[in-house]
Amino acid sequence: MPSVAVMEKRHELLSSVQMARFVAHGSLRLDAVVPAEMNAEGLAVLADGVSPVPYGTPVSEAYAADSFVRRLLELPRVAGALRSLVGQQPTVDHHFVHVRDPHGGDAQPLHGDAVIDVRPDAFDVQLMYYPQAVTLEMGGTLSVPGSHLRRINESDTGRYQNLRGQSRLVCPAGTVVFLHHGLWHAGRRNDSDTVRYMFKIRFNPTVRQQRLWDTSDLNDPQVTRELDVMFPWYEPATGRLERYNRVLLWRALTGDDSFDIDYWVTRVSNRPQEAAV
Ligand SMILES: O=C(O)CCC(=O)C(=O)O
Ligand SMILES: [Fe+2]
Repeated sequence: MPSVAVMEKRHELLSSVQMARFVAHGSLRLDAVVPAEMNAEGLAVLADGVSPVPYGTPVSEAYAADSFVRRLLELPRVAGALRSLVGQQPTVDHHFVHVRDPHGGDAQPLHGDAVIDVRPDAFDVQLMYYPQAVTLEMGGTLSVPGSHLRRINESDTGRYQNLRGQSRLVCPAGTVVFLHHGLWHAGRRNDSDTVRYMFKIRFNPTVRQQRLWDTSDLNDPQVTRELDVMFPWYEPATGRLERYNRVLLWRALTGDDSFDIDYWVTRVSNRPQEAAV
């Protein structure tokens, strides 16, 4: 008989440093987190297709207990990342199997998966699962690190080509990437002889996204260093604004309204109410 500890679902929460990195980059990548035998099964499942579910379906209703997708979501590192980002019982916004045929398809325009989304203290995440190794020729998802807090309207960014510092995903089989809903991204043309599969699930949180991760390293100086990172495509002035917006998000995520970097938010929030005597 398995013990209670074994029966309880395991999850490995993110650290504060990893969360800060997500807040700065807008994504989290878990390389080869899905074992080979599951990837073989996953490829067949994706090739068969996964039927859509209505917006807002709880994970437990969207995917049967023993189904492939449920087992994918219950891998300890996947479960822990999801729980750290959107809490224990997120709902499924939508999911989709993206298939890119060999030498087929146009590159998508650079886009965010939403119209302008102005939520300052909440976000959705998009899980992207790659069951096979993705080479550069296979047209893995392109994304622009640090773009998620710059408010855009869907594919209005489509005219931008090849931003400095962009990432064209090349990854081992079984890689899972979590994207903040605002991250600019695009599937690329598949120039290889292999079909490329990717399964995306967008999750909506159902709880306040505050301190859902392992906060034991919250005061690690590396947290601030992660939040303060610059990306090569940023303009100097707007780059500061991106970091300002990260401070606001970090305040919301930690509940610590005194957190700041170089007093940027503190300065512009200073509005004394007390009348002079
Ligand atoms: O095919 C891809 O790599 C990206 C597809 C996409 O934009 C999405 O799933 O939102
Ligand atoms: Fe997209």
